[in-house]
Amino acid sequence: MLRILLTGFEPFGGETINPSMEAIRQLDLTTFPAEIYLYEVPVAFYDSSRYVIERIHEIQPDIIMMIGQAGGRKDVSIERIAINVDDSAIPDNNGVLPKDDPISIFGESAYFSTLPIKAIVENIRKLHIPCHVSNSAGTYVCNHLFYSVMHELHERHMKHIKAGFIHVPYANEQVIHKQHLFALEIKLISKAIESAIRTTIDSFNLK
Ligand code: PCA
Repeated sequence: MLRILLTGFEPFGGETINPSMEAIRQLDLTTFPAEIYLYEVPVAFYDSSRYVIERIHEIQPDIIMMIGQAGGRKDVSIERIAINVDDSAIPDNNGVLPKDDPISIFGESAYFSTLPIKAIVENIRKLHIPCHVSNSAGTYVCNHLFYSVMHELHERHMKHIKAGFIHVPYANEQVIHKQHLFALEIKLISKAIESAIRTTIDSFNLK
């Protein structure tokens, strides 16, 4: 049975929920032809990557799917690329505020997602949920985690593990007091993630 490491984040930036975590908590994990290991990750540059990398070595997953909130985005964003920079406008939940710092001094400039990103987009759109490939995961904690995980897989000769990152918009309840901001129901975000997992499992089984 395939093993899947699935992560969401705790709330940050004054929010009381993080739709990434709310959505993955709503998944019925018993319906997948895989063992799914689900974790909540701290919104902290160094703690996030240390925590997830420890879980990778413990679980030895076949697939790693990391989910985070991108408030203000108007779709489910399937991230194509992680870049080697930490540069933040707001402190993380530990008060860390990096400016133009490389994540790894000797690491590659960037790593590409190894999830089937185009097939994931296509299948999420079939559910009538807005979805695109995104060419930037930003330079905050999500990109840091995404880059650090891809770097670890690259360095430790674990490139057979399929890994990538998905950003989700705000959930409806987060925008009640914010004007003109796009949001989705958590149920729909959850359906999009479910579809991304199934698409990845299917692509894996085709090989
Ligand atoms: N989104 C942030 C970090 C945690 C999260 O859910 C980001 O996009 O970097």
